[in-house]
Order: sequence, then structure tokens, then C-alpha cells
Amino acid sequence: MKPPLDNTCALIVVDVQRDFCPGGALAVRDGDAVVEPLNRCAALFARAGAAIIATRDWHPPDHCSFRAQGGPWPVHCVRGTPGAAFHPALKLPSDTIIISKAESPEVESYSFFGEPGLEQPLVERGIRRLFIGGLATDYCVKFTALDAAQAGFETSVLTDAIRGVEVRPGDSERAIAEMKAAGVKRVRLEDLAVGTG
Ligand code: VGL
Ligand code: ZN
Repeated sequence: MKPPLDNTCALIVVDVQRDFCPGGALAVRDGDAVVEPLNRCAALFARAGAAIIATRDWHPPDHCSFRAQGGPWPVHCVRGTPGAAFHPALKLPSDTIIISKAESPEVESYSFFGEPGLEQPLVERGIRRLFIGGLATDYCVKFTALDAAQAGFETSVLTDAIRGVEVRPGDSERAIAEMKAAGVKRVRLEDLAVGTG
């Protein structure tokens, strides 16, 4: 029996931004397929009194992860540009907590927990269970989930609300295996529709 969703839970919607969706600067194949399931999750979590957090990759124009600076990626998610905006169909409640990451030029951060202490406000709110979905399975979703588990949260990845970059084919599968080995649970949306609603 799974405990129902309640205010000890939080949904983390990772980087559902235009640049990671088809047509974007660093498009993830089928990246926009996460929008609809995450919209349903957000509604479910809001109804259960759970917190909703949305992260966004929010780079300065000269970020170290860009090729011109010697990094691996094309320019993407430059703060304030249309490519850095959330996917237009993503529906988040007005009290969603928005966390920007990888904001300083010289630091890459694939994880929500990139800066020390970011888990503290969650702990103080009594949040113990984190459910993670979004983009990309093999980068920001993976590192956020690994850090969450490491920080002591009961951590689940929403397997039908994630998609990977797949720089090498199989990266997403390997990322899921790594998360599993670190104690991250795999949860499908249909498993979440619990409680009395
Ligand atoms: C991401 C590559 C570069 C991600 C961010 O959100 O997974 N991937 N920057
Ligand atoms: Zn980035």
C-alpha cells in the first residue's frame, strides 16, 4: 500500500523549457511529451496539499557549459530569452515555487540541489517525499534525483513524465538504472491516483 499524497510530498518539475523541447536549442526527442502528464500531476498534487516546485536552467549568455566557453552544449536556456521560458502548455498552480539554476557563468549545475542548503526549506516545511519528472532524464532529472535521495528524501522518479537527451543511445536507461541503484523509486502516473480525491 502506498501512502496517499499529502503535504509531506512535493512534485519537482525539472526544466520543462522551450529549449529542451522539439524546435529548441537543445531539443530532447519528444521532450514536450512530459507536459501533459506533468499537468495532470500538478493538479493532483495541488489537490492533495503537496508543494509544487519547478526548476529552470537559467544560464548567463557566457555560461561555461556552452561550446564557445569550451563546454559540451550549444547555447541554451539563456536567462530571460524565449528559449528559457517554460513550455507554453505547462500548467502550474500560481503558488509554484520556481528555482533557477546554473546561473553563474563558471559553475554548471544539473541538480536542483546544486547549491548547499537548498533542501533545508523543504525539510522545514515537513516535506519528506519527492516526486521528480521533466527534462532531461540523463542530466537534470538524474542528478536531482540522486541528490534528493542522498539528502535523505524518499525519492521517486515519474517514469512516464521524463525524456532524455541521449547524447549516447541508452543514456536514459542507464540513468534510470543509476537512480534505482541509489534507492530512487520508479512511479507511474497511474500509481499516483490514490486517496479519496
Ligand atoms: C540540462 C543539459 C544542459 C538538463 C541542462 O536540464 O537536463 N541538460 N543543461
Ligand atoms: Zn544547461
